[in-house]
Amino acid sequence: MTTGADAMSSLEQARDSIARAHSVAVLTGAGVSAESGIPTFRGAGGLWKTFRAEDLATPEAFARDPRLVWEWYDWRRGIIAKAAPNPAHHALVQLEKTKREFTLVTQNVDGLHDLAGSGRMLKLHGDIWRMRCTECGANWPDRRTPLPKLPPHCGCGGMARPGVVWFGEPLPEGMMQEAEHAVSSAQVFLVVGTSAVVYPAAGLVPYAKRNGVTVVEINLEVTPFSEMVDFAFSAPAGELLPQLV
Ligand code: BV8
Ligand code: ZN
Repeated sequence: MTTGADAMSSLEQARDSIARAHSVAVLTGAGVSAESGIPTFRGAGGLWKTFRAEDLATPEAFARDPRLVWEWYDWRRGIIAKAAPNPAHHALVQLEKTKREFTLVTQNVDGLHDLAGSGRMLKLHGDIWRMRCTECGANWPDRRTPLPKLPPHCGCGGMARPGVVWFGEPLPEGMMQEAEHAVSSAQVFLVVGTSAVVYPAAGLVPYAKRNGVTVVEINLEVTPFSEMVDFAFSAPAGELLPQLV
């Protein structure tokens, strides 16, 4: 972990690596939205009533009690609807503008990267503002908060589910391959605000190192990969990202 005198130099070195790169990839997690007031999954505010996210974000939980799962998603949508992108989201939009090749790979379903203006994005875990029909498979945007009726339904009468990827479900077809390609063809990979424990997303960090990519991690805490990355900065993303790009 970089501290004291050499912190300055490593910040300058990291900023220099980013400035010289013509291809950059970024992985974000809930930590990038924390300064927008959205609770993270594993952070203090992550717990909802007495449930862990892993207990609710599963097909089994939905089959068992769809109303409970929808109450959780309606609660989260209500919080996200009041939130605005923070300087970390905006810094990534600026960075995208300056790079010939740029890919933002996000685990976040909150849509704040979209609101900030990010373009080239891969939403590995879907979008909380979309719904999918459990009968006919229709998929549509719905930004109403609170939802008038829980569970919401599709025009075909089928019950709707949130347009997100639940634990035990595969990511959208081909998206992981696209993410791996973006990472392996980048000079610099920024890893921002993720505890890096959920797979296959977290696997992108060691994958980047295996492909000789310079990895810069920004997190308030040490993560399973802090020792293997080239630069590990312990700072709020909203404060450090604007300085780095
Ligand atoms: C699948 C959408 C296969 C829903 C989400 C290999 C090893 C072990 C387990 C597995 C494995 N492969 C697969 C698994 C199982 C599982 C998994 O990874 N389990 C974990 C818990 C061990 N993975 C899956 O099930 C995946 N699917 O493998 O399918 C398959 C294939 C074919 C056919 C059938 C099946 C699907 C995973 C996706 C699940 N959906 N979200 C919803 O949102 O409701 S995951 C969800 O949790 C998020 O999207 C995110 O990915 C994760 C939370 O992690 P973070 O975003 O990092 O948030 P967290 O709170 O943990 O950490 C925040 C960090 O920010 C902290 O480090 C904190 O210090 C930092 N921070 C806080 N504030 C700031 C900050 N940093 C900077 N600045 C700040 N201000
Ligand atoms: Zn339907």
